[in-house]
Amino acid sequence: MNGAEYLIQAAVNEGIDICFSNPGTTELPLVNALDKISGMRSVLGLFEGVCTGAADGYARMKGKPAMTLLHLGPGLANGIANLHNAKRAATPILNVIGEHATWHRPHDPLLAMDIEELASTVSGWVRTSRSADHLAEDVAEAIAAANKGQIATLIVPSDCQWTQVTSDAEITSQPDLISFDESILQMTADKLLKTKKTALVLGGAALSRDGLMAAARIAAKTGCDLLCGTFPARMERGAGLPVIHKIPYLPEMAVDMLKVYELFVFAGEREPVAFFGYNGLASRFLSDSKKKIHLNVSPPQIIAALTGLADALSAGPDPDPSFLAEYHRPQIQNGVLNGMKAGEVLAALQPENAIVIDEAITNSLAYFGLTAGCPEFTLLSLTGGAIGQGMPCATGAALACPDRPVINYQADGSAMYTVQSLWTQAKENLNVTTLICSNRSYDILKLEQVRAGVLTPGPHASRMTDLSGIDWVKIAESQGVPGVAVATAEALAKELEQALAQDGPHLIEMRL
Ligand SMILES: Cc1ncc(C[n+]2csc(CCOP(=O)(O)OP(=O)(O)O)c2C)c(N)n1
Ligand SMILES: [Mg+2]
Repeated sequence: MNGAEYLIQAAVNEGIDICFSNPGTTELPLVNALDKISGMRSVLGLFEGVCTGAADGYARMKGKPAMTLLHLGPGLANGIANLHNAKRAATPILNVIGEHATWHRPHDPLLAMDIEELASTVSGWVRTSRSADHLAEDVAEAIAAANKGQIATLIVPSDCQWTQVTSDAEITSQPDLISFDESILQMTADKLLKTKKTALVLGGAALSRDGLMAAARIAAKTGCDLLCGTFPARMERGAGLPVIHKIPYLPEMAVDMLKVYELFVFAGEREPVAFFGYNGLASRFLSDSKKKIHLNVSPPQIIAALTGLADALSAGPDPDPSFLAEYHRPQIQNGVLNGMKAGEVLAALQPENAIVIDEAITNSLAYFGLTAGCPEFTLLSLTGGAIGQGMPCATGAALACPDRPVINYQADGSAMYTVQSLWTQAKENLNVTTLICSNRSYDILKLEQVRAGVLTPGPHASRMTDLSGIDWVKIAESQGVPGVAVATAEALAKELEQALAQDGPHLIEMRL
């Protein structure tokens, strides 16, 4: 078996079953190995940001690593924004990058770059294989590192890929469990009971069904409010689950929301800070005078910590139903479409068990609040703020869960970064319905200009936020995805119902 075949076989043995790839000459042995070794689905992305964003979406839904295969430093560079989002989401990815043959690299060929340096900004683990003799060990360590919930970047020179591998190495994947002092649970329980206004801030696995139900037991016993960060990687939401309030994006709104609490308990989430520094506004939303307790555990321990806290409170085994959201859907309004009505139509029609990817930017705000009573669904959001994540993330989620409807609620400017995702959706016949919030503008930047006191931007600045001239229906159809444009709420409702009833990808341009 050559090095490339060894790598693919080792990944398959560990349950890694998909490779999002945009290869070049230095990766061809790995490409050919995908035919020699069975069990790895290969998916082509026409830009590396598609591959990395799709790997993120896949792994968020499956809870296990996906593999990427990228071409040298420039390929990694193209994929790095979505690796950044994946890092912020604590997504496990086996990120494989080809490199020039070991004996060719010293001659500084044109495509050569410092790949390790670039990869280190997003990776929890990075290594370049030195020779085929070391490859088995490198592959084992890379997979073990990815299994810990991080990006593991393995850079493989092409001669290591094509040379026969004679050694083998065992993969020992053990999560980094933090030794957890259980007495903190009783102390937290006592403080929650004694303090008047308290908040439990949830992230990571705390937003899974089990995590949320444990949190609801705590809320029912103590009266604490349940909050989550502005951009949760993945959360279960809807009727029958506890109502969660999102910490708002805008610092003024966040500070206003959080000022009423005396005590914050963090589970799987860190203390919130403002997205940007604004003149005259603090970076941190919570002053030093606020009491804070961090349940300092590793991701696999979060649910156990919450359950332990509920038990320390002697909370009942099932939360009081009054702490769970009741079924409720918004009414569909007729007439000219706007962001609010678009969110209402989506919340009114999204099917039970849907996966919704939210990269609607300015139109996200209204939508989230409308969905607390929807039939249970999974929400994935833009964790790292690097836009261009929604389209590929939806692609990966649909590959992970072919039986679930995937809806990508997507802002137009952000969609254009990784618009080639539509081609992969068509090629793989994925059940993704893309709803484009077509305001033909970088609206959020206009909002930020107003906040900075620039009420009437000049002509040059205005050109930096104007996106007019994009024909979304043609963009979709040219890549094999049926597309339609709508301008009223009733037309959106009709098209959305139709798209969801049919297999394969669809795109609806919502002209706002
Ligand atoms: C990779 C990256 N590039 C640029 C930005 C800056 N940025 C943030 S939002 C935005 C525009 C968003 O416009 P759109 O997606 O149309 O959403 P809208 O504001 O119109 O709702 C830009 C350019 C970013 N966050 N990430
Ligand atoms: Mg826009």
